[in-house]
Amino acid sequence: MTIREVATTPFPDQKPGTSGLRKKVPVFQQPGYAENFVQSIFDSLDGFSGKALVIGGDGRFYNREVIQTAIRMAAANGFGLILVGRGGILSTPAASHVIRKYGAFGGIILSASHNPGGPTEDFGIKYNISNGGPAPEKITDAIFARSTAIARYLTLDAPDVDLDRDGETIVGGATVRVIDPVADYAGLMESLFDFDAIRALIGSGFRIAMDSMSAVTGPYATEILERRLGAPAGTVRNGVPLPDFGGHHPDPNLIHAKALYDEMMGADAPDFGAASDGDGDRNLIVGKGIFVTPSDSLAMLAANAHLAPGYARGLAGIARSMPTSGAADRVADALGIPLFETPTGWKFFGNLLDAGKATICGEESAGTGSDHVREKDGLWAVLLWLNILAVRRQSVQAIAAEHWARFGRNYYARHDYEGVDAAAADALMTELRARLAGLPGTAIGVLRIEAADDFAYLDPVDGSESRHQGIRILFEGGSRTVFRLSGTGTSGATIRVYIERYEPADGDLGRQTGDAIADLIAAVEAIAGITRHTGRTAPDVVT
Ligand code: VG1
Ligand code: CO
Repeated sequence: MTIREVATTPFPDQKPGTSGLRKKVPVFQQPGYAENFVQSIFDSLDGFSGKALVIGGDGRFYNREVIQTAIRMAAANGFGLILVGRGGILSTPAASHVIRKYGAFGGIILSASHNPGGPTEDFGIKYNISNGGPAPEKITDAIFARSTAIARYLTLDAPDVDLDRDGETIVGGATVRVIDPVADYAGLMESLFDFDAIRALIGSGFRIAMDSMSAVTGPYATEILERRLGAPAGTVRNGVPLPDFGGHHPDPNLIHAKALYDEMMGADAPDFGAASDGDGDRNLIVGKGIFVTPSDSLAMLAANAHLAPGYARGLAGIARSMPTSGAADRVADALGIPLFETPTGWKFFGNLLDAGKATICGEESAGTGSDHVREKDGLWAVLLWLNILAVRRQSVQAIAAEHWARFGRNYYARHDYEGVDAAAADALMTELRARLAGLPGTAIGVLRIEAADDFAYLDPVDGSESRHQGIRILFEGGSRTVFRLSGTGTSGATIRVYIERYEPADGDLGRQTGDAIADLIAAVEAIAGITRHTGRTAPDVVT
């Protein structure tokens, strides 16, 4: 088969964000758009000739088309083996595991995660390196630079690979192997957790509700929860991945997983509720009558992880993204292990995990994971919770109450202002940055600002520095607000405001979050002038 060199011209907008390149489907459908980005990835890498590449996605609209394109281009560029999930499916954590297990050079993951899917909705492409994790900024910067100068891409003429049948096909000089997307991942979970104990818990009448949101975790959750752990059929809801996620946002939060939340707050609620996002790396945890914030979930998982066989040896350290609450810090303190505070996005955890400095990582945006892969992992968090519940035999509510009584409680909320005019959002951030130096010492109502800065991160492993990662306003007494712009949206700008108030263990631990942080919410407007800049008087989403 002859390799074809196709002339192309750059697109100016292929800068990867927090987690790869995300655009509307019609943008990706422009001739050469996906090809340019895939070629820019390959052109930014060295030494992959004859090596393996993993390709898979979350099954959203346009997934299969781009997978065929990427297969032809990977073969034309010289990869020797291409591993593809059957049906074009691989959850993000499963792709990370497959890359690691088979010693692949890297992987291409097609997903826009929690963003909606469909002909006019979102699509995305992300490159992961050989440790299974998202490419670090050094590589994403190189990919973007290449995309602005690209003049040709390589492909070859070959029929589409049958993605629905396991087995091998030769494409050019490469072997394409279609693999079971679930088996390797399910095996990994079984190696980490006490499946017998969880099976016994379920056998005792413990009821689980898992909402896969018509996204990628359906087949994984059905295999693990219903087949291997014996939960009754119907435990997994919305378990068939749909190209448009049934018309919903596959975002496991209190807004988009509201049906599950309402059920968990109802009279005959199951004992444990969970949901995951489009590509399976996020998780929502709701106990009977209690929503566990992702920041709290990270802290509670870290405090109890030793109860699962895979973590019985203890944790080397905990890492959290900067906007994530400080709840995990107190656990790290109690365990006598280091706590790392990184910028938003899983790519910053990879070095810490590779170096053995951190075992468990998490983000306030419903992402938790460990050193078993190099991505956050929604079902992993669900299974670790179930393992802990199987050992402790207490309710989620009781576990949370004991946790707060020991460590104190970090009341926490995130306010998102979506689809804001990009220039207005930039102006807000620029103005805030300019005022930082003058803020310490000033009072807003009863609150006094102790410190204010623009978060910068020095990677303790490779020494790289990342600046402008979010503005922090720290108040006396341990409360804080953080401001940053989203790096995953596809239209306009999203302003994220993170609000946190710490209540010591001997304080009032049973308040409504909204009441507990009301004075901070008022301070946000005084500090940042969101209404003045954007005309908005209330956030679109509160999580
Ligand atoms: C958001 C979250 C961040 C997460 C990222 C990717 O980024 O805040 O914590 O790592 O999405 O998650 P941003 O830049 O929009 O705030 V996922 O599940 O999209 O892969
Ligand atoms: Co995701």
